[in-house]
Amino acid sequence: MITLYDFAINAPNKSISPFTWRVRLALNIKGIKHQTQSLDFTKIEEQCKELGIPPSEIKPDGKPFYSVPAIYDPSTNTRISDSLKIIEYLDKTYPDTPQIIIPGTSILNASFSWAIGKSVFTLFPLVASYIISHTPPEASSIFRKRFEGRVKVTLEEFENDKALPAKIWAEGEEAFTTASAWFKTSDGQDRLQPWIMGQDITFADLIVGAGLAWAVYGTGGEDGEGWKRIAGWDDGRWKAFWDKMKPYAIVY
Ligand SMILES: N[C@@H](CCC(=O)N[C@@H](CS)C(=O)NCC(=O)O)C(=O)O
Repeated sequence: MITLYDFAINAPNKSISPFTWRVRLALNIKGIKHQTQSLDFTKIEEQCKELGIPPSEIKPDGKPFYSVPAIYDPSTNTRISDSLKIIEYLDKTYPDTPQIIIPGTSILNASFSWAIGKSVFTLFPLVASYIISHTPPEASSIFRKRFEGRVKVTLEEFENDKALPAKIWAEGEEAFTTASAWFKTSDGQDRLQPWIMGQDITFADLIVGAGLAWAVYGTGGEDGEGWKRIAGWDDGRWKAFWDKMKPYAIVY
């Protein structure tokens, strides 16, 4: 059985990384048996090295970057990281399962991933503040440093300031609405048929689905106030998309 490496979080469904969600959704769509194993976020590099998992990227300064998701597939004795590389591997190694990546779409996928990220990750300060309070202390302090470096206020200042979260929600709504327009014809008809590329789920759907998983679980789950708000945006587009993707959002 495949091991899917993630990092530990005490959020609904116990998983938050949008990159890990892409791989988990792919595994579930393909019906490939797997088991999630949580790594300590503060020791990802150390643990990957111990497990023989290669880095997912080489940074511009030449240093390796170790990250989740990663997988170990005992049937081929393969260890890899990087969500795209993993899904390419799964398509190739399990050709009788639904194929996620359509040949010739890699540049389109990269740009769509950037564009969806620009929209969904406007909510970063809200999700990051949730992650900080739902991860073990050492990981939490790393996320806090990243949050404060990016948002330029302390977590406490952010949480005690009503105006700042309200501003992020407003920017988020605007950014989601920008993305929503890509899903419609000029006279407002929905282009989904039922998925982005047609009848079958492809990588583009995982980009959106995993971004929504991050937004749902990173704001307290479907019953949380955050998701209720997002669910009401854009005539329910994101809720409808999530509802279609949700059957694959199972953590094993
Ligand atoms: N290109 C990688 C990026 C994965 C990534 O950035 N993962 C984050 C979690 S969401 C991580 O493991 N970060 C480790 C760190 O920042 O030290 C992929 O697509 O899998």
